Amino acid sequence: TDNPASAAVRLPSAMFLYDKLEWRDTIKYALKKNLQVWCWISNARWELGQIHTISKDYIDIMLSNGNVHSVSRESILPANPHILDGVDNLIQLSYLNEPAVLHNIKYRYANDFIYTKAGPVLVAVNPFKEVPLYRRDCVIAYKQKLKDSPHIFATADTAFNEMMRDGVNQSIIISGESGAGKTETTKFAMQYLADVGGGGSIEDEVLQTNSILEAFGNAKTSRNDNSSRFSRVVQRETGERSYHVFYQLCAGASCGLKEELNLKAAYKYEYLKQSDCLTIDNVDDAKRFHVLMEALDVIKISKEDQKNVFSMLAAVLWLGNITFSVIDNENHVEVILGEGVTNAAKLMGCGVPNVMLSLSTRKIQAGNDSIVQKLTLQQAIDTRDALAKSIYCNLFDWLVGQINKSLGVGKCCTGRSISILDIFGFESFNNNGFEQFCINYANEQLQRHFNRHLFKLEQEAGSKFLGTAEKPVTRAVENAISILCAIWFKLERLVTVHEYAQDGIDWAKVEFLDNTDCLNLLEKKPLGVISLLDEESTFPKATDMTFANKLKQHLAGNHCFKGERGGAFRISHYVGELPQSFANNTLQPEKESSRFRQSSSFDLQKQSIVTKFKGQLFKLMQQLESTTPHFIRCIKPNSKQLPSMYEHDLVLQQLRCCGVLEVVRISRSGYPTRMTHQLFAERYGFLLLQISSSQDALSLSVAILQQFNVPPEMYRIAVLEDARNRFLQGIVWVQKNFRGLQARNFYQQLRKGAT
Ligand code: AOV
Ligand code: MG
Repeated sequence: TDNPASAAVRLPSAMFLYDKLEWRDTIKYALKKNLQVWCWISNARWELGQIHTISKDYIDIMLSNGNVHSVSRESILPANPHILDGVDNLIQLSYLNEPAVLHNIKYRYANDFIYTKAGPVLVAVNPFKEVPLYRRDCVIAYKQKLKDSPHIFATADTAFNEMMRDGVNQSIIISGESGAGKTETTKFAMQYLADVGGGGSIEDEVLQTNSILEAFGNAKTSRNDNSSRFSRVVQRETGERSYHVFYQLCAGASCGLKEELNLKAAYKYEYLKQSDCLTIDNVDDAKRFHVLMEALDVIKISKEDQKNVFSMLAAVLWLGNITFSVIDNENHVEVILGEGVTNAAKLMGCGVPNVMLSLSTRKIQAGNDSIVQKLTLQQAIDTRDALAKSIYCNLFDWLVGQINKSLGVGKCCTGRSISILDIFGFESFNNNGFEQFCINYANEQLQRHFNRHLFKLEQEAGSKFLGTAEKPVTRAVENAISILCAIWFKLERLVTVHEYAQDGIDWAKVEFLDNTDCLNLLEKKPLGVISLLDEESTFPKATDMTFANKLKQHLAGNHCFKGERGGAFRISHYVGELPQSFANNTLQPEKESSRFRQSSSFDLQKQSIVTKFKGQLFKLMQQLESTTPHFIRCIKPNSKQLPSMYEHDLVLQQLRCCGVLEVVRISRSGYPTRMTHQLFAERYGFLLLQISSSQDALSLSVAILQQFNVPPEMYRIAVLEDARNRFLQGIVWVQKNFRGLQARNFYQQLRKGAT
């Protein structure tokens, strides 16, 4: 064409020519051909520019405002042609770099396409507003395969079909930071699965459990009005709330119930009023209480049990109102006889004197005798709070048990399942405490799982096809199909570990960030952070400082560990270095529970918190390992919880945290742009200067590549169209008639036949 402007749009091939080593030549070539060459320049944040001229040391870039900047070659990155704006899978991008990915996700988000695929991973950007993506017609469209654009419904559909087809349990693993949309995504997945499951009463019951679990497990935090939380019954930050259910009960209970429980308004309770936040904008707690009661009915919790549940909630609230008076100069206390203790005792079904004694004394075993010791004020407060927490914790566990009983969990006739995991992502604040330590440890484990599946297995699957087709057969066949599909363009490569050629095609191994060292640092026995924490917790005089010193002493040589002053240390996580200052609460839970154990007959956990957490995590990982995983990464576009606002740095940090770029790289490593000869010839054939005598797609493709001087090492042609057709027909025949080993043998024969 003689119009250079339109050439840029129609000619992404100028971009194909980019290669790091031949960067200058590529630009010169494109400029000589009058093609527009776009690039990203790092200017506080990434900005799109057009290459104007190129000299020995500098490149002149014209920005959108018309200004021309002279920059060095290193400060720019290639931009994709506009034709690739908003592609629905990032592997389709010709240039895979951070600004390109950010731009693509932003472009889609601005058009309310909140879902994008990153290879096999689904990226979901929180719209913070209602988007018309979840109506019944949308469910039906995915169910009937009328739609296949990236969507949580598409992911849920894949999981469901794979479960039915392969008889293998599936898991949908949803991660992201607080407020990124994990729980909402979980609910949409459940909505879809309930629908494909038949939409009957059991499906309805499953959906109803959400409102129960949210009432008891979610709370308002500074980053999410409906945050999935744990441990916040007795204290929290200003501006945050305790679990929704407390406020719902106070606002929505009937007069009769209020009287029975001696219930007051929320602001009368110390546990609720201390954080100066009793309501959430646009949320009607009383109305939510009625929804909760209906849901409890649906899952068949009897009216009597419901009343018991509310009594326990009221008991927790009244416990918080119990106060103490100091009775001697050693700061020992007695419980003040007031409405707090009388109401709490009545609701718990205990005598008032017993409760008063339990909260102000502890029994210590000395040989065969037990000695009663009075508690100090701080000890008594801790004991009271620990009791409140343990009641709530047991109540929650009981509820989950009831829900599972009602749904018949474990009694499923086929024994197949889809598990959905809604888990908190990596967290890093100025001060990271014990909670962040646990969260980041869990994420490190999940990252290993993610790496195993998306990097190691993907590479194995690739090399297996080239070697022998092996388990799972379907996966190998799918790989086979995409590998046989024809022309690859080689554009960018992460780190090539080794290559080998077979069937004339290179398969590059891409290195991923292995996080084994970090996990060893945390888990190794006896000299890992967790073991050392356990050991330190058994010393009565242990403090954060003694713990930090112990870590320094034993772990100083480990490259994932950095000691710091003032009882803090730093851990080099998968996502970067995160400081940990356990700020007076690391050892606290241990002390609290052991004190409680001595003090009364209430039985709290016998294990330390961190060991219990490690055990739970281990079980979870085992469970996940036995499933086929589907990964979803939720992204929070801004920290204000507002629609239509995209903060680049925030998004970039999250993309880095969840390894999206690496996944995309491996998914398209080697030759990322794959097109059939047919499509390639149709798309670029008109550019041929000389009409080719041959009309077949392959010859046309080769002629185009030659005309544009695309060096042969930048593309590979699989001369297999014909073989492909025969192969595919063969697959259909085998799938119809055979399974298991027999099918596998056939696939191998087919392959031999094809080559
Ligand atoms: P989280 O589960 O990831 O945070 P949520 O799923 O609770 O985050 O999402 C936070 C809020 O974002 C929701 O209350 C909705 O208002 C909004 N939101 C999220 N996804 C969507 C969507 N697809 N469509 C519309 N609005 C959405 V936490 O549990 O705090 O880690 O701990
Ligand atoms: Mg959540």
